[in-house]
Order: sequence, then structure tokens, then C-alpha cells
Amino acid sequence: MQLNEIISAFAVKETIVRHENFGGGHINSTFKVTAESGRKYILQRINQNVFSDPVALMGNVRAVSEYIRCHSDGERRSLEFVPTAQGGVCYQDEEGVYWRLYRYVDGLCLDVPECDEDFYQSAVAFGQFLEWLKGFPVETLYEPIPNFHNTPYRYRQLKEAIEKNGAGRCESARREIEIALKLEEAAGVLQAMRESGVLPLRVTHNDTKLNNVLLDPHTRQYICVLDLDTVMPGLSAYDFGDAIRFGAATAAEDEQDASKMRLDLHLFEVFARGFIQAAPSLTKEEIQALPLGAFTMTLEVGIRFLADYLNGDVYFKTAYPEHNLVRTRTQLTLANDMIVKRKEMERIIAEIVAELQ
Ligand code: GN1
Ligand code: MG
Repeated sequence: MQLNEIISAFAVKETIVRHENFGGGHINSTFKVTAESGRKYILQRINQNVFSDPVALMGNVRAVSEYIRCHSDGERRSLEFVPTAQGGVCYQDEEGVYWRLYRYVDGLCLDVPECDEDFYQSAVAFGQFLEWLKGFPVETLYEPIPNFHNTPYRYRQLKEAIEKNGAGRCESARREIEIALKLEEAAGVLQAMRESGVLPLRVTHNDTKLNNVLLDPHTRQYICVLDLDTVMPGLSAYDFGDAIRFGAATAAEDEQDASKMRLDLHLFEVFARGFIQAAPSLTKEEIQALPLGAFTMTLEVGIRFLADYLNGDVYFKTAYPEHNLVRTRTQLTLANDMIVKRKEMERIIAEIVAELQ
């Protein structure tokens, strides 16, 4: 790969002197590149197995970023992408691969909050994201991955993977399959609430991991939300839930010892407070659905990891053969702990609501 050739397709006149892998995303390949001028950029190769129409996807990114710029607190609050020399949103190289370029902003992306305030900041970031976009015409968004958080659909995909047993791994995941299938009914409740219209459709981020928020290394305030690839119509419970499953957990998503995995109720409370404060337009029904969102998003990604393990690791990047199974175990353990702690989550949410009134 000739990075200099790729960069020359964009509207910057730069010679790249250094590049390194950057970030821990499971889907795209990301590089931090440094130009002779000293300026830095983030160059990303868009994974076309996952994102079939990178141009339409970048149309979402552009529309949402511009809307945030007009409706936010005056800070930029989204990364600035560099257009191609022809004014396009991304560049397709001779091999058909799509690339995009962002101006680099110095900041921290954490996998684990170093203090409560870090996690609180990410809650404000994702809460404000929903709030600022509440007037955005949701129906104009392109859906990069249809049924992304449709958990019953994810179950259908899991069952197909079990049926096919493409990688011959069903036997080694027998326990996990059994646990996952037992939880199927509970997993469908949120989707039913979406379909019945109890919960409003919003512009949601859909991948609200703590490491998708950029924090200022000095002030520790959030700078902006990252990774807008999965922005599409969705439920606030998705964004709340995915953030809780990743950031309010006592162990990493791929901790080998799943028994270390629990929901940390203190971190749950820290995040819930920031999120609810930052998004005053949340309805009573949406607020009540937040604990369900945490459980559903955790279980959902658990079965997605499991299906990918059974399919032979064709979707998520993996570092070793059991990686997706290890991830499955942590997520199923966490989802079960959320069932146990459901009442406590609900009590915490009710207390926050009362305190904010
Ligand atoms: C993927 O790309 P990344 O690492 O931010 C995935 C999310 C999962 C997450 C699990 C497009 O996010 O849905 O929750 O991994 N993104 C896509 O860590 O599938
Ligand atoms: Mg990401």
C-alpha cells in the first residue's frame, strides 16, 4: 500500500513521513499519518465487507457532522474530514478500496475509564449527540447496516450459523449456544417496543463504546464523538445500553476469565446521570427502557460474537482463534448479571429522575 499515493488523492498537499496503526476498532483499519509539515491525519480504510456503500455512508457522516456543527454548543464536536481533490467524501483506489481522511485531533480514547469523570464525560457526549440531533430528519439517513440493532434478527443470524456450522465449531461453543438460546425471548422485548412505536425513533450513534469518545488530555472534557459509521435511525436505549455494556463492566470485552465480568452499578449510575442530564428530550418511556437497553445490547453483541465464531471469524477482527468465543462468554455473563441487577438499575434511574426534577 502506497500511503503517499493515497494521500495525494485528497485535498492536501502533503508528503507522509510516518504512519502507524491507530485505535482498537474491530472493523476498519486505521492509521495515524504524519506529514513532512508536521501535521497529522487519521487515514482509514473502510471495510467493504461490512459497509457496502462507503459513499452513502460518508453522506451520513457529512450530514450529521454539519447538523451538529449548527445545533451544538459552538465547539466543533465532530471530526473534520478532508475531501478528495475532486471534492468527494472518500477516495477509491485502483484496487477498488475506499479510503477517507480526517484531520487528527490530539486526545485520549480510553478502553477503561480512569476515573468517574471520564465515564461521565462520555455519557454527556452521547447524551448531547442525541439531543442535538433530535430535529434531524431521521428518514433521510442511509442505513449502512439494516437491522443493526434488531436483536430478533440477530438471533435468526445466530441460528443460521448454528445450522450451517461452517467452521465446525458448534461443539466447542455448546454451552454458550445453550445460554444464548435460553435468553431469546427476553432479547426481543426492545425490538417489539420499537415496532409498536412506544419508543421514538431518533438519530442514534449505535456504537457508543467509551473508546468512541475523544477526551481532551488536559481538561479531561470530551472533545467529540468518533466513529459515525453506524449512525442511523434507532432508539436511545441502544446508545445508552451499548455504552453501559462496554464502560460499566468490571472486565474487558475480551477478558479470558469471564467470572471477572460484572455490571458495576456505581459506573452505571455515573453514566446514567450524565446521559439523562444531557438529553432532556428523552421521554418517560425512553428513560424507563434504559436498563432494558443495557441488557439487550449486551446480549445482542454476545450473540453476534458467537455467530461470528461459528462462521469462522469473518466479521470482527480477531487476534487468536478463540477470541470471539471469549468475547461471547464475557457478554453472556454480563447480560446475566444485568438480569440479576435489573431492579437496582431501575431504582438508580428513578432516583436520578427524581433528583433532576
Ligand atoms: C464493532 O468498529 P468498532 O470496534 O467500534 C461493531 C460494534 C460492536 C463492537 C464490539 C460496525 O465496533 O457493533 O458493538 O465492535 N461495529 C460494527 O466491540 O459492527
Ligand atoms: Mg470504533
